[in-house]
Amino acid sequence: MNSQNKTIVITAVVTAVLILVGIFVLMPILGPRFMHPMMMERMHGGGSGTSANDLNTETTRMTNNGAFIVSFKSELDPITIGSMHSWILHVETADGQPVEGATILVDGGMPDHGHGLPTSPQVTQDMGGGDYLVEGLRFQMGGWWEVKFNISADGVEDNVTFNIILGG
Ligand SMILES: [Cu+2]
Repeated sequence: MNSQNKTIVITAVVTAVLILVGIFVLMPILGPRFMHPMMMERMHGGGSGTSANDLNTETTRMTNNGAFIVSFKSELDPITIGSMHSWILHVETADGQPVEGATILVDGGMPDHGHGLPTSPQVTQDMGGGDYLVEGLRFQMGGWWEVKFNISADGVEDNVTFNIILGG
């Protein structure tokens, strides 16, 4: 190998090393933009599990401690933004017996926005057969809403949260 070739090889190697070092140095700055969308999703959803895509939006759910199975039917289906409306909440025991005479409190809000419900929904009627009328629900913007019910019956208290995603 003559000295001219040696110079070319050394120049090529040095250039390659400089490019690699440059990529490493720039990685933390450029990295996130080139990451796979799936990874981004996992990063955002990780830990708190609050990514809208992995929310459970079922309208029948078991309460947190397994005491009741609760479902809701909205008077408005689909629910529209800004409309005052009612729900019928149905409460059963874990083994499917309707729960009558329960005391039910309503709460909720938008976790991503840090605000609560714009209204104070109330259970206004025990309709019998485990059905309860919830009046005064209104969602004033699109996005992820939580509607929470605290249910007490026969000395047992438990909570359930429904997730609602409204478009717009
Ligand atoms: Cu909001």
